[in-house]
Amino acid sequence: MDPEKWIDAVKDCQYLPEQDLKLLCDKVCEILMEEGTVQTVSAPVTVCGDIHGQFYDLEELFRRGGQVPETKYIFMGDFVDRGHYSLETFTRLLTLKVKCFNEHNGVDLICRAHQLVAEGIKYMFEGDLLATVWSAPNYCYRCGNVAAILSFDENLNRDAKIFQAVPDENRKVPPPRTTPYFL
Ligand SMILES: [Mn+2]
Repeated sequence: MDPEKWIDAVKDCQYLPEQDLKLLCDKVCEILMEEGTVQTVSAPVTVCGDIHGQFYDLEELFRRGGQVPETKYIFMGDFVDRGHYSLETFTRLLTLKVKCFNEHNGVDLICRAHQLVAEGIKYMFEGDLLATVWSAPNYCYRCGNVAAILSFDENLNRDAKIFQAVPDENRKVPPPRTTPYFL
């Protein structure tokens, strides 16, 4: 097993041979079983919302927020579906998970994903106690929204980084088809 090899293999929107992917999943399962249900994460850290299989925009997110492991991330979920590259996107994140173990966090702010926010990030409640972070720009390649990631420095100062979808000429676009989610 060579996670570095896998990382190189999948960073250009490729997926792994089935046998390697099984090994990778087994390894991630091992890591997840060792981790607590509630993860504690130390700052600096960057919080990310929905990705939804938009592989090329995930790479834009890393360009904007910093590469792993120099930047530590919390991905809150919805890695797959609707975008063109669910498997490639999730495999990319799994390889990074194997490479870098997470650390720690306290609760002054609740961050959530799974709610489209046209401006990428939105605070709610008095004192801005809840932040919704959305990290799939131009969601489903048609919503026209910007995306955001939320970086925390070691003193927990926040910096919301907004980014746009990668232009079509810089991504591979599969032949047109109707996205079932919108039917
Ligand atoms: Mn979602």
